[in-house]
Amino acid sequence: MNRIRPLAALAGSLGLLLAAAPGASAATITVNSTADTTLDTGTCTLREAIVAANTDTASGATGGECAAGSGADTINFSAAFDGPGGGTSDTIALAPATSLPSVTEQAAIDGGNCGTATAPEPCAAIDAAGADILQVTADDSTVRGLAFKGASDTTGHDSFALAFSTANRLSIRNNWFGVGLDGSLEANRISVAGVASDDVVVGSATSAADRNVFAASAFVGLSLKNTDRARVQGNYFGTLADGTTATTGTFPTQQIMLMSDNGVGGIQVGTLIGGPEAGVPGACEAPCNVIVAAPATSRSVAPTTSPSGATRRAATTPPRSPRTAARPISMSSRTSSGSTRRGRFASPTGPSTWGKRPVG
Ligand SMILES: [Ca+2]
Ligand SMILES: [Ca+2]
Repeated sequence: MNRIRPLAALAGSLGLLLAAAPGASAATITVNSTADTTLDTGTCTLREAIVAANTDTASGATGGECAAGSGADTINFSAAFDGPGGGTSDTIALAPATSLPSVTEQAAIDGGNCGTATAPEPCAAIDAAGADILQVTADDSTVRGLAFKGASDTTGHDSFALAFSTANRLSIRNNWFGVGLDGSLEANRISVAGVASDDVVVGSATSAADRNVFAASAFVGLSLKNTDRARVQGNYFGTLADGTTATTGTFPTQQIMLMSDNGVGGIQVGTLIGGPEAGVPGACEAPCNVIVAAPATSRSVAPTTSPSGATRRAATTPPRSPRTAARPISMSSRTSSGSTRRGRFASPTGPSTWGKRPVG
């Protein structure tokens, strides 16, 4: 490199830098392979793309490797990731079965929408074969357009598909949990687990294209712990993507679990599950969540009463009996209330330890 530049050229370069500085221009990093490798052999894998976004460094020198990130990056996927149909060309199988790197700098991991505005479908899928899949610890990030399945291990802790911690304003949109793009069910122990993150959005109050489908979770669908002002709207819990075929017959679970930080004091502030309604009693309007759960008779729950009066599930709850027959959704399964803190509350001393795992 020529170390001595004409003054005018240097001033010009400085001007460009100053112009670009606000917001630190983001880069787009495109995943172009379903492999799960970190080799400098000309493909950009999702594992490499997350590191490239976190560190703002390219994954290798060979053409086709992940571009270097630059600040708040977008990770998207090549056209080969085209959603349901077409075999396994859209599925990244974690190999070996270890979680992806945590997202530690603001990023949007965006698989896109390969469906329609009213029947959204993720374009890419991740099959964990047991392991945890993805963690986010950066504010203002997005996880969109991905199918997560197979986070099924119970060794040490209940595996999670997507976990987040200190990730304020995280947006979770158009993802499928526990079902692949080919429609095959493969439950996650916990589909989404969040702690210590405020103003998180799961789904959307206004856009059906942002709906998440929590199809099959063997333990918990969505767990939120110490997450003030979370908004959970327009999602399907316990159904396939059609919103009418129940899956909880095979995977009885707690679909939504809200917890305070330590089980003492207030629950959460301003959390909104579904609603508000436009005023039609019993109608499932746009912001509502469809929630299907196993009937009470299939659960072995020892309820206790918390200081807030919400029903808790005892930490010593024995395994629930699996059911084999799905049941159709009834209106009573639909949640459209505008009340806050709707859902099942559980003891923070319960079986899951995901909130205490080290990051990275
Ligand atoms: Ca590579
Ligand atoms: Ca970055």
